[in-house]
Amino acid sequence: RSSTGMTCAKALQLTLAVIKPDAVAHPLILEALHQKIVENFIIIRKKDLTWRRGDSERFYAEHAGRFFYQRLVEFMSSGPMRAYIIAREDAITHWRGMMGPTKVFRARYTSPDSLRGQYGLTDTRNTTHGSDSIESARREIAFFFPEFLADTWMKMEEPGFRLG
Ligand code: IDP
Repeated sequence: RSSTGMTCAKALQLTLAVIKPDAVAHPLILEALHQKIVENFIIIRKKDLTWRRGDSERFYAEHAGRFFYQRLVEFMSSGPMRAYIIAREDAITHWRGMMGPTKVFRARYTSPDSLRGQYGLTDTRNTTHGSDSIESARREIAFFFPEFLADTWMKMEEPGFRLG
């Protein structure tokens, strides 16, 4: 039940979306990606930030040791990024679907209309990040927006929302 007393057919979901340094560096691409987000989601929070190398290493710790790890860590701390907390029904899956596959050649051929298919440069410089599960959305929103108290916010601001 929402604050207005109307029953929601399906609860809204929060996720983290990030526009990576390769796309932020190109104003027209940044604007195109931002418009896609505006058209598809409610924007709850938005911030521009630049990572230090240590932030990049911590965020991608699960990939430590993979052949692309150093490249990835360096790239993600190479310039400004834009992060969003966004909401809609099935936000996690919807944003991942809009992004397209991780690897750019696959994105180009199997999902040419996806964000990575259209704007991705390489397997590393692939325009966007999105959380891939409810659990990682929670963790990653807290990583990028430590001041955002998701549970409190949902209770106080939007009783119809839930994180998941
Ligand atoms: P995802 O971003 O689609 O969730 P992950 O497998 O979690 O993909 O990888 C995290 C990031 O690491 C990718 O978005 C990409 O920037 C980079 N990456 C993943 N696989 C490769 C690769 O094979 N070569 C180069 N970079 C890669």
